[in-house]
Amino acid sequence: MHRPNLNDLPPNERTLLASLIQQYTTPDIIDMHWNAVLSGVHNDPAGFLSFHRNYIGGLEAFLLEQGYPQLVPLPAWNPAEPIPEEFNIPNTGPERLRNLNPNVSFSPKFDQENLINYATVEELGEALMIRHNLVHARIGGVMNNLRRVPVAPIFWVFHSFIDDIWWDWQRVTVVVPSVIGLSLADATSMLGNFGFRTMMTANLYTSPWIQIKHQKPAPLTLSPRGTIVELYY
Ligand SMILES: [Cu+2]
Repeated sequence: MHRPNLNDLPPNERTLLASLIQQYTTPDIIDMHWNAVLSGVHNDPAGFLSFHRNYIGGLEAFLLEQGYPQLVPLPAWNPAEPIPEEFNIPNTGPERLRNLNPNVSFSPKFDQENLINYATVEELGEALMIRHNLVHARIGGVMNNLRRVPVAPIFWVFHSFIDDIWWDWQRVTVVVPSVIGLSLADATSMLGNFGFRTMMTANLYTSPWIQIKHQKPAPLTLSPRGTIVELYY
């Protein structure tokens, strides 16, 4: 799934979306995010990604219910681009956004072709969290207040952007098949078919018929295609 770019929407659609997000963001919804913060979601890279995906999912369900299927999936705001004026909310008072052009690029590290460099969802989540924190800090105002941050419509579309990167990563990630009990020759060929490379523990007497006893990453875990699977016998 690829989400549309917020800045490609016509201004009237952006105005509509920002106002629907504000309707959705009741005190209960704001507390849901804060409770997640208190339970440690923002220190757990995998939880960070999955919590925010579900949280955005709630907004998307609301948009569908209200009769706006054209706004689902939720558009994504790329923080390398300025925050559009329609999303300058709140723009008065102590919570106002301080900086509409945080100018934080997620490229090239998080471009589709480089996502293969993140071996696990934890590695990806960790790297995304660090970059993401910078965006919150640079915008300032309520974007820098975890207790209240969902009141800023830009928060939602920014997390939509982060979520898209995770989707991309998931697409290059597959289940590592189990090759335990297979011969080295069969194991190598099976892993190759799934897009993995293999590395055998060095041994002069290794024969292609030797039986695999152990593999790393472990069978049935998720790994990006191209990962080296170490085989032991
Ligand atoms: Cu955030």
